[in-house]
Amino acid sequence: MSSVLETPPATMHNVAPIAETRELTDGFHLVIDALKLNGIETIYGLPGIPITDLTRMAQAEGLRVISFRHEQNAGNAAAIAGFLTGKPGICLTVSAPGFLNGLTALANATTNCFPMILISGSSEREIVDLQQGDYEEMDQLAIAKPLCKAAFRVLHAEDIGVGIARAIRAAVSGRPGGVYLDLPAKLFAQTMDAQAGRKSLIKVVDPAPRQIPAPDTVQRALDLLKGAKRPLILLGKGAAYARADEAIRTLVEKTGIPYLPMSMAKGLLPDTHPQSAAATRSYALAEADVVLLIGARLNWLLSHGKGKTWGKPKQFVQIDISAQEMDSNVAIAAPIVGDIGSCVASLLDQVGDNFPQPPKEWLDAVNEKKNTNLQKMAATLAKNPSPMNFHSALRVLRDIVKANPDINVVNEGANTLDYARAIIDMYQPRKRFDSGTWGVMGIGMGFAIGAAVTSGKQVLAIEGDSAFGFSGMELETICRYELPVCTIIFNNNGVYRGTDVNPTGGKDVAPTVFVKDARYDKMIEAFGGIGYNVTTPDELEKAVKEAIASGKPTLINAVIDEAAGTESGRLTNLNPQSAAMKK
Ligand code: FYN
Ligand code: ADP
Repeated sequence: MSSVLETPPATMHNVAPIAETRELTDGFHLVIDALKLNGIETIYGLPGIPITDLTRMAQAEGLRVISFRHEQNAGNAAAIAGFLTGKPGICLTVSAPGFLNGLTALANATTNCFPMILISGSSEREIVDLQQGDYEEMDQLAIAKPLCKAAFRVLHAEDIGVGIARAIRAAVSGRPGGVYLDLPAKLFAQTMDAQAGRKSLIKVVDPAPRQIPAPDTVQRALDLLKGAKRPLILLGKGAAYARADEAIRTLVEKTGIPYLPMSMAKGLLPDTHPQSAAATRSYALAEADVVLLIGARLNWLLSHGKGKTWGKPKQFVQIDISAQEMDSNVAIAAPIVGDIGSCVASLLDQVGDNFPQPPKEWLDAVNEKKNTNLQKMAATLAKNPSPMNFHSALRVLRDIVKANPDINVVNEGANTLDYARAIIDMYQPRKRFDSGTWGVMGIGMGFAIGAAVTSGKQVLAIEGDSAFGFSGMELETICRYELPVCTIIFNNNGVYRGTDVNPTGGKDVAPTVFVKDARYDKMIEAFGGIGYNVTTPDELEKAVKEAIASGKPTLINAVIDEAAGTESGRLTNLNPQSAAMKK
């Protein structure tokens, strides 16, 4: 929208000024118009100097503005909205400290390949560059650059259209990621002719163009897969992001190859699918001879493609939009570079209905191990220890997700993350959001808000008590916007567990221990939400069912055994050991 401003008469001495009116627009409106023109509907942010009016005007112009209590959570909400929609999620912050708070989320989005744009107001350029000590002085562009895919600054109102178009393209084309857009305070009030302003805006055409793979790369991959004795498919969150759900399912089913989902690819095919090898992950990774990676990197989460985890020698086929990803850890025998939709479609063109099925011995061996593990898990889950432990509580949540397969699951913690990932089956794509590539704590409430706002559907945020602490104040945001988020705190009184003691016998508790028997449920009541305190699986089930039926902001303090939980969950091996302590 532009506003009609009356241009003042040339001098005050004009006897009979001609009422010359000219339609003007300004930096505020151009930013809003450019975002709207490109289909952006929501801004996640936190108002303050110099972007307070921008948030007000954005709301007035019909954008949804979700206002947070800390920029990191706004950034995480924007990032997950980007993952869910394929459009860049927008996070808006104030300068310096606000920018830095948002920057962690921007870096995390980049690391996870989520499209997101962090827009931060910044202080007076002339003063910042001469380091003369401005309010919130900081060279934000320089700081952001190494932590994101691209960074831009706009100094003139007529360049806003280009700046936003470049930011959108950079965020979503090729490998998606985080983009920083620096908007100095002075830009917002700059005026220009409204018609020229409109013309300066760019509606980005085909922001994430398809990238068709070369036919010979597809053929090379198929030859390798056809000759495999123990093939395996690995689906990563890139596969979920690509929205090629049907094609991926068809590829898996027509080739008959067992598959493993990475955590955020769970549900791309239902976890109960007969070809899922998730319950025998270690065996499948170690024994496979040819592995097809679809949108998954061979990073630490996959032991860099080598070592004990990968056991027998193997050859990799990798589908990725980033050519640079190939050979990043081990040799990729058959790289297919392109977008997953196009790559999988090209493979399918040749797979047909008579693709040689994997040898029966391989499928039988995978199924046998899988069934043994499923039975073991069923026996563990059937137990009802008192106090409740991770397994008995997660059994309840597993059944609830099964009955409500379109529920969004946010999950972070150490043990809470590891157990929930294995126990809770997912049935639909892009319904599970977790600590991701960095194994980061603090995504919880941001992701929950982003998922609730974007989907309009119920969210279950399954949180370790420690993980929740990083973003807990956003309970107020959840209540303010009346979002259907049910947060479940697995409360075992500390980081990993609550049983550590101070070895000196001093008054301070051990570094991993929290206030005993904390009542997190009381926190949400302060903001008008509904709190539950539960100590048994039955109570938990009743509370979650009530919470979902109400669709209201709810928090369940699920008290579990404080001795339950291992150091760093399944990542114990990443803890450096002190040689001195071992003596
Ligand atoms: C999995 N498993 C199951 C099932 N699903 N058994 C029975 N039934 C079901 N449904 C088995 C699976 O075969 C594995 O056993 C084990 O459970 C664990 O499976 P998971 O979770 O898939 O795999 P794993 O080896 O734990 O880890 C892979 C990973 C993942 C590294 C990709 O752990 C991950 O995403 N980790 C991130 C952790 C993180 O970020 N933490 C933050 C910590 S914060 P085996 O086959 O016997 O191995 C600071 O401390
Ligand atoms: P996970 O953690 O689930 O293993 P990663 O984040 O490591 O997944 O890997 C995702 C990969 O998917 C990245 O290498 C990224 O380049 C790739 N990717 C993302 N979107 C697409 C797409 N549309 N087409 C092809 N590759 C994609």
